[in-house]
Amino acid sequence: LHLNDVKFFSRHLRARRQNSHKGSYGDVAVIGGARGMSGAPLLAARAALNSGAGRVYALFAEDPLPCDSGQPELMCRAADGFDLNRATLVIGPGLGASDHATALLTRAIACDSALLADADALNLLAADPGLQSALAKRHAAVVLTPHPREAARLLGVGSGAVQADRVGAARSLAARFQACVVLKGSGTVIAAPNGDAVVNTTGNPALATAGTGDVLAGLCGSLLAQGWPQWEAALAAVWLHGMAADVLVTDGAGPIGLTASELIPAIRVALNRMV
Ligand code: NPW
Ligand code: AMP
Ligand code: MG
Repeated sequence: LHLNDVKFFSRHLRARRQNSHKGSYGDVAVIGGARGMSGAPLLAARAALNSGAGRVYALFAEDPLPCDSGQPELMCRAADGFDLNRATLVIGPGLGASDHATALLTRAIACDSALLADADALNLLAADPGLQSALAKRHAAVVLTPHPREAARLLGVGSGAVQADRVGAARSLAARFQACVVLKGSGTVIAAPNGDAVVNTTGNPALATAGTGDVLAGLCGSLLAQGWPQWEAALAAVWLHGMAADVLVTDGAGPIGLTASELIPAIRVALNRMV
């Protein structure tokens, strides 16, 4: 992807209409938050909100329910009882591997909303052939965002094999799940079910730190909720996430010690500069 591709994205990046309202920009529900991992869904939810989604819910699998006092705009709730058909879903960040987590993933796959599966949702999927076939049969959009180890679990190989043929691994998962697949890591590969694949050129090792993948998941879910098609949403999210890290490094905020939280306002600036 090159800077010229901003033109390709900007078809979907319209300036906000004067008479629009929060309902015009989509709802995102991030589902995660096993005990001890509430940071991951909160990072995804903050990223979704700061990249333009109208309303963002952070849904937790386990008590205690946190609230995000640094981002009180987020609606933090129990995942049980929430109607998953009313929002674009980002499932997996810090979800854990409990039976309850599996039940939530089963519900998410069965509903009609666009779905992004990341992190523990991918690990649960790797262990459950029934969930895999349900996912492959979905009608609504599906984006999967594995890092190399998550991709290896899904493919039943070692992460060395994934890294030896990253484009092949991403294409194989995209065809198997009829989904857009983002294979993360240096030179992130974005692959479509029809075999199209692109290697991203933005990003740098400042991103090699906890929580950056959770931010990417929230950003991509936000673009899906705002009506972007899955392929364009995945491409733009990966490109913007990397570009934000590149700008922060140029400004001296990395590569050493950049945090995932700091990426979020930089993504917002990159996104607004594209409109
Ligand atoms: P190795 O060591 O090379 O074999 P896991 P996780 C590999 C949550 N989080 N290039 C590498 O394997 C997540 O959302 C919560 C090459 C690495 O050791 C999940 O729910 C946070 N290899 C849960 O934690 C913040 C790469 O994968 C292994 C690679 C577990 O997720 C952190 C790690 O994979 C985190 O997001 C690359 N680019 N990237 C919070 N604040 O609440 C990864 N690998 O074992 O699946 O664990 O990714 O940490
Ligand atoms: P996760 O492992 O899920 O937290 O995701 C890490 C995020 O950081 C992904 O978007 C990766 O593509 C990105 N990332 C990690 N290491 C690098 C690197 N060396 N160069 C570029 N991007 C990276
Ligand atoms: Mg991750």
